[in-house]
Amino acid sequence: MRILYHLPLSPYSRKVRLVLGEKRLPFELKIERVWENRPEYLDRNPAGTVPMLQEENGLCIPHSWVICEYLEEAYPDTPLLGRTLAERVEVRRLVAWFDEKFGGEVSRPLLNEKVMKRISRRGNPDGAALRAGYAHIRGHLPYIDWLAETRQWLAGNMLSMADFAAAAHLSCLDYIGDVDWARAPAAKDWYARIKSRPCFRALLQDRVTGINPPAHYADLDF
Ligand SMILES: N[C@@H](CCC(=O)N[C@@H](CS)C(=O)NCC(=O)O)C(=O)O
Repeated sequence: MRILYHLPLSPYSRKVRLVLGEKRLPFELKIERVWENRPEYLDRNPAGTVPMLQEENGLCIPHSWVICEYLEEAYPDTPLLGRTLAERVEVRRLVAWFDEKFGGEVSRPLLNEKVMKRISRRGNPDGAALRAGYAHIRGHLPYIDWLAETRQWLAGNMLSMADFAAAAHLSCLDYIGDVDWARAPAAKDWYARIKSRPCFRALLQDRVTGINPPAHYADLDF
């Protein structure tokens, strides 16, 4: 069986889970406690990060974008990267924006401070990092709202990896109660649409010991 090494509140792992689910590729999840630096894991992924995908034939593929590109090439039946060159550029641009800009300025500080430090017992949240993360999400939410308002899906007319990258980050932040959906009604409608897809179900059932999501987290009509 194909194995995805992951952490439940890792946006990069969630993006791959959604892409695998949308492509209807069966997989088993294994939690990797990255802070333990397991030598057997580092041998296969020297970066020591999640996600990493291990195919049934033993092929190990680290890094969420490398995995997504691999899945698109290996399993093209449900295309998620766009059809034309221009569409593919826009999908890749938005995935990079969510994973690097939004991820670096919002998801990383908020999830590191509120989740990673807690589960790896690495101290208390840093107030300045949290404040910076909150300021950035307030700044970025209107852009996501604008994308959702002006396009059918975030990168255009077609559901794509851009939607899954965005939903992966926002679902982790929603789990910790840090998305003010009232400020972004079009983004909220888009998120409700993507949340109701079958590939999303397992994410809504994730629970992390000691950190409870708000009631609306798993509610499809939130
Ligand atoms: N750019 C990488 C980022 C992966 C990443 O930062 N994963 C985090 C969890 S969300 C992690 O494994 N952190 C542990 C570490 O950096 O040592 C990807 O897309 O896979």
